[in-house]
Amino acid sequence: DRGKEKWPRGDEKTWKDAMRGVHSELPEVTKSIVNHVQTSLARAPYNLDDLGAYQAAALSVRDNLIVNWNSTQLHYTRKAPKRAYYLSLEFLMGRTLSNALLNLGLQPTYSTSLSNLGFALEDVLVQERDAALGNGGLGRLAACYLDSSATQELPLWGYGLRYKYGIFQQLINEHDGSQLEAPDPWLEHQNPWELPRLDVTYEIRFYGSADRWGDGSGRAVWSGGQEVLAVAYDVMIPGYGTKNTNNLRLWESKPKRGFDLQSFNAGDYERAVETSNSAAAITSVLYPNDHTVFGKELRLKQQYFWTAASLADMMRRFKNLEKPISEFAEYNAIQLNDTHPTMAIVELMRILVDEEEVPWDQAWTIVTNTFFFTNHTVLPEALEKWPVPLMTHLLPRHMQLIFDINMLFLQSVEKQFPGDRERLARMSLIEEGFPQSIRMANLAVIGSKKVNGVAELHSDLVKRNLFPDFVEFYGQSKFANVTNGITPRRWLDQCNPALSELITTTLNLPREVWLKDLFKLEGLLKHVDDAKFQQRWAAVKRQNKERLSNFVEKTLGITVDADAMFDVQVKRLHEYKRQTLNILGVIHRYTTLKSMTPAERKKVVKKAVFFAGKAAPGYYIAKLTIRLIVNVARVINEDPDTKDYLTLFFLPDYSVSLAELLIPASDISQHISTAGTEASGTSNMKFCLNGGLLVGTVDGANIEIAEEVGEDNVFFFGHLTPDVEPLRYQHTYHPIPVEEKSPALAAVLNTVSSGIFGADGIYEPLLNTVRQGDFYILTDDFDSYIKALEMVDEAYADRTEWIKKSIRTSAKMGKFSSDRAIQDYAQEYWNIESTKLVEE
Ligand code: B1N
Repeated sequence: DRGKEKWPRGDEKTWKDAMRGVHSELPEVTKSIVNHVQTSLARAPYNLDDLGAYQAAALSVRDNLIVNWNSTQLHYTRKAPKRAYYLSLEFLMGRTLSNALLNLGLQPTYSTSLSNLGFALEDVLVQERDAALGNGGLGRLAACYLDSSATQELPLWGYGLRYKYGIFQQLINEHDGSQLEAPDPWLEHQNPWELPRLDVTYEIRFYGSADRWGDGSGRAVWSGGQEVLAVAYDVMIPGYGTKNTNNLRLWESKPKRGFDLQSFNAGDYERAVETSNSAAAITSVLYPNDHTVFGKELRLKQQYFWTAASLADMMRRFKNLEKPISEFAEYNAIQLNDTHPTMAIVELMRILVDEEEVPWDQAWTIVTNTFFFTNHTVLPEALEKWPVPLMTHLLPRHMQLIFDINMLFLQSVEKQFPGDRERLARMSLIEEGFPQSIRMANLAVIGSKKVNGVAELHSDLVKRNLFPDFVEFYGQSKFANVTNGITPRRWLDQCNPALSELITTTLNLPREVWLKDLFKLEGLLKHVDDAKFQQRWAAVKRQNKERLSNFVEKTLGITVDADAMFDVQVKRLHEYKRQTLNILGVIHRYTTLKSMTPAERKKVVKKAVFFAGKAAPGYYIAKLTIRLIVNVARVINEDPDTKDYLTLFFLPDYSVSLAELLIPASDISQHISTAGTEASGTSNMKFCLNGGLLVGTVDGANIEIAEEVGEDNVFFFGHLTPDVEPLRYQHTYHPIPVEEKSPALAAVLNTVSSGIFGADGIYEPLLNTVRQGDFYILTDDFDSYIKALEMVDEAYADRTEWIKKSIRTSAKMGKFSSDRAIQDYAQEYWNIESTKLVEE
């Protein structure tokens, strides 16, 4: 009938009652969703699609968040506890709706209401675009830490930039298999998760001139130049199982005036508009490079714009407390997520000395009691160094302050180590050269109260290789470790509901309990020999593998055998992460299979290998690696001799949401960086939490994972950190040909050269990184890598034993909850306390 055409989805009476206001018995949530369809979206329910349903549901959930957010912020203001601020250029948040529903405990309610309105929650959830304001691990870590601080009711805010374009979208060229980049205009559909605070603005200055008072006070006046407006957008961060809702404040840049009045009067319309363009450019795009710096002026502008706005905001909040400025560090702790926000140290000095008229030494004491610095990598190409001429031009006053800080610092070094010129040169904030440059890491160290690395090994290398002089100067206690963590809410409960359910019933504990105290997972150990439980555990993995298979079939049009072992490596493409080692290993497996008789092949463990990850747009070798993977996949997946035993997939456009699909489906995942190069890794923790086993090098957090789960549950291979330097030396001065070191690897390289994955020698530059120099020691690790994969095959053949390993691995992941990491920061670094929202 005609009514059915008009009301194509859901229960007609529910819709009509909700719209007419005849809805006394309808659930509040249903009323709220329908109300948002009608008013906020200005849509009729006719032909409302999944996207519309997502928007209405999101706005309805947001109403709840806003209430909690307001109460929390009011509560913090009244209580006036010490606060912590997490300064990060990247927050890789992913989707919000499912997380908000989980944290508010509203999942079942919304599921039912949406279903009555004709929508399946799971279809609605996937309508949301990822908020992808980050490159990888560093940005995702920041997001996990926000979740944990809200959950633990800690008064912490994040500060970042509201990029118009997040990390680029990755496409794969159908023709040659290479990576293409497209912009990510994630704000195109309105973003329900942010609250524009158009009234919270600060003026941020660039360029101009700095005039010293010349009275010995160290003070100066900075004037002129360009002024840009910073506008606040607040993103609500709900805690799990609490009403506490924290804030992530993102800054957008705007021209201070729409046009420059003087130019306008002079009739130079073009120039007037140009001013506004350059202001908006500051927060236009996330830089898509990780681990490499290019020294671009716009990047320095981003860093200063963001730190200056954030500090002005903190200062305004602090002033409302009406406490003496000398107590600033008693009320504020600022965590620097890598060196990117280091200018905050200089900016706070500027505010204190120039504006608050605090004497220099007292100002420096406040600064060095406020800041904390986390280092995330020891790779030299990631160490930020800004040219002195650029800094002088863009931030003249800050350059003066850096010189003054440096002079006083070097004087104190000279006092402790008289006459040690080389030491002074090494520790100086200024690196000599043409031009001179500013060592941001040294500045971050001397301006902070404590410095930490992100896993035990890494924190050791930070002390031994990056800052040995500073350890000698300040003593050991300034340098410590906080091993990274991940939130079990997103990385287990949300991405793997079936496993979460099984854990809850097996532990016989409400999920609210173990999701907040992940050590409770150890309770699974006593069920490890229970055959029923093993079966259910295996069934969950199987179900997740099928879910991934369906996705792959939909996106790539290729069938995946869910019986195969799923072997996954997903992370940014980088030579140090050695995706090249993995793909060369796959080719080795392929040629081995090819050389077998059909009868022999039948005995081999079936395997499906998955890769995903983006390469920085200018990173030639990383992009060539993607191209090789894609083209090897095209050959292997078509080969009738082997395709039943080995398939290979490169899943384009890796994201948080894709990780949520891939991670629960893995049997084995690869974390195979050259020893001593991966600071921590965090996906290794996610895979293990979801019952996947690790193939890995003795690097980063792999080491601590093995300590927890036992070495017999991890497949380690490769040379250790102390071997790497001598091997590199050997490669340079006494090279041994690949043919001698690893005949197996030499054969694989020749297979690629032979042109079966693409002729014309296109891969030679990639192969040559291995054949010559081999900085990441693939030739030295290849044979032991292949051995490790053989052991994986052997172990996988014994299904029961494998399932037990899987259970034991999950059960021992307690340490890697970001709740533990955040507790450590709160207690040992920031000295902040939980401030629970109490209803009045
Ligand atoms: O930070 C993660 C670690 O788990 C990873 O091991 C580490 O590689 C990653 C410059 C970085 N280190 N450095 C960066 C990102 C962006 C950029 O512009 C460097 N990312 C990491 C969390 O600790």
